[in-house]
Amino acid sequence: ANISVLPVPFDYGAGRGGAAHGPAAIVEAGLPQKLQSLGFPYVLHSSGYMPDIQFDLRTSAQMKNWGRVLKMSEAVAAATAAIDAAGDFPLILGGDHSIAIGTVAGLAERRQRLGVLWIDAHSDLNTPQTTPSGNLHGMSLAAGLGRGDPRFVSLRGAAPKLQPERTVLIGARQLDAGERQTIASLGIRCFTMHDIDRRGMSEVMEEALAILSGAGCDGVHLSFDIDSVDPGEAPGTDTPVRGGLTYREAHLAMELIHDASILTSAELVEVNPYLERSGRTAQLAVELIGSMLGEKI
Ligand code: DIR
Ligand code: MN
Ligand code: MN
Ligand code: MN
Repeated sequence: ANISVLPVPFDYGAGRGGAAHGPAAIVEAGLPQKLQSLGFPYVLHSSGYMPDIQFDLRTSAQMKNWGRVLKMSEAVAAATAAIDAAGDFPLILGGDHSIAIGTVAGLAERRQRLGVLWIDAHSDLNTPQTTPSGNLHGMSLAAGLGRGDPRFVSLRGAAPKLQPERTVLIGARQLDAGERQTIASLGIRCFTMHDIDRRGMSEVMEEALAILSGAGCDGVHLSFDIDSVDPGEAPGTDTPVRGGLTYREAHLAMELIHDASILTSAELVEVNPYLERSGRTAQLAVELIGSMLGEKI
């Protein structure tokens, strides 16, 4: 089985441009060399979406650029489903976090009991009714759970793609009122920064991975938003929030995910190289992917 790297240069789901250049920045920061040095056979796809996305201008205040996001999601879902069906490991590079609408829909095609580990400063559980911004990158996990516009919720057929008991959040520290309500009413396990401060990343990850291991998953997808990491380490992202994961906490999470051997796909999103000169955020992304794949020293 190969690692199948799918770049999704897309940022119409975010409040500003730049994350579309994340995949190129991550590749340029050395992802191919990293995969090679770890001994993984890989393929690098050309692009995860179609050029006609540019021409679907449908939009609304509660779902900005929804026409483009929908076109992207359909293409990404098809590409992700094909990689998964071929028995390869999908490694998707964002792009803003709205791309997860497509990746989750694509994976759920073969995996009706897909688990998801959502590492993010946010929970991305808004709907068109609760969104404070209208940005679809804040609604992607909700769509996977069957909440929001039916066109996104039912992408490629059956909904919901995910179940609350197989959904675990890590690193949350900026939740909107509607999102808190959804977490409470669905009973989603959410390990906040407070939990990580008090209990340590090691214990939190142990519990998070145990939840997914015991939930009868037929696959586990990691959705890693780089804004989970503290802005001091990851400044190149659209919505930085102070008080995030340290460099070592982020790596430890990835190392423990690797050791649990439950991952069947992953995506790394929200790297925006326009917001920094140093390139350190893309570099961090490459290093974290290394840890996720077993690199420790
Ligand atoms: C906010 C920000 N909750 C929103 N969300 C972000 O616009 O819905 N998610 N940045 O990653
Ligand atoms: Mn651009
Ligand atoms: Mn996110
Ligand atoms: Mn986020």
